[in-house]
Amino acid sequence: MQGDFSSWAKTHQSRFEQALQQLLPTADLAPQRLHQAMRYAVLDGGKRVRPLLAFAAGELTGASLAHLNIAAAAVELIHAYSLVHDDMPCMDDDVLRRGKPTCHVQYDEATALLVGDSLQTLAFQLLTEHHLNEDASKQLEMVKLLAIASGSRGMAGGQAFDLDSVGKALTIPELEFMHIHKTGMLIRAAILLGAHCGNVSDAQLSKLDHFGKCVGLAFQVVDDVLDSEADTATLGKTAGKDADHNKPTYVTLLGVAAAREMAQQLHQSALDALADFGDSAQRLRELADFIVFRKF
Ligand code: GRG
Repeated sequence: MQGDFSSWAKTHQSRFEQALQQLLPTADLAPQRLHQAMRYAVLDGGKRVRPLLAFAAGELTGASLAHLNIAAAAVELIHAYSLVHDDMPCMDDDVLRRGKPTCHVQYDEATALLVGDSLQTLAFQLLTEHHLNEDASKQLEMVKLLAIASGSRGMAGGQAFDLDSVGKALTIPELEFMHIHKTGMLIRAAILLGAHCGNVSDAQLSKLDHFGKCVGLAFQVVDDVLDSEADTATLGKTAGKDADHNKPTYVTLLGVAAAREMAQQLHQSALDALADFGDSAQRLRELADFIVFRKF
């Protein structure tokens, strides 16, 4: 394994930024305002955790960077669309995202709605117009994985459950169901799509699947802790919103200490799933560390 995690991540982030620049419609292409807003929502922001997970999983299965750029972009476009829609007045109604005004504030609500729609469809366009695996059935599997992770049985379903839960006293299993769908499934999809760009056995996939489920849920547990503890400037989005909106979270249900403990257990379970991979899974391990110990 060459170099440390931080330089590995920086190299991938800057290469991926250039790939996104090229994959998104240019700002001068009609309809210009929509394309400018799409670029505003996607470029120059975010931790790019999902793409990094796809790159790390793809390195493990011998995938090419060209293929991984496309798979990672598809997942990141879905993620960016979900943030744009989530910030709109009809959902979370927020004004700050990735340290800048949210898309509907910078443009307008109708444009933000269309930005989300267009990013979502562009994700599937990319997954179908680029050749990502010698075996076409594997590529079809990637399309299906991303569709399920994004739709009513995945992220959108989790969001529906979330909107419905405001002011309610959820049980821990209900909260877990919500977050596995809203946050976890797209994170899991990033790992599996990256792995599918290379050669991966069913046994390896099932281990990566378990790893993905653990880090996906851990990501949200940590997000709940950060929302309650970190400040707005550090997060680049409005802090403390969960409590303000009377939303059930791991912190309100368990308290900060038990929520942190839960994140640690998920972290360990994620690492256990990678035990057979040896050195080739080092980047995935480091990403699990980043997800659980991050400060933003
Ligand atoms: C609108 C269909 C639809 C879904 C919205 C993703 C989402 C579902 C809502 C965003 C609000 C939220 C707190 C979701 C939990 C997932 C999460 C922590 C998203 C933020 O992801 P990061 O931290 O963001 O990876 P960056 O900006 O770094 O990419």
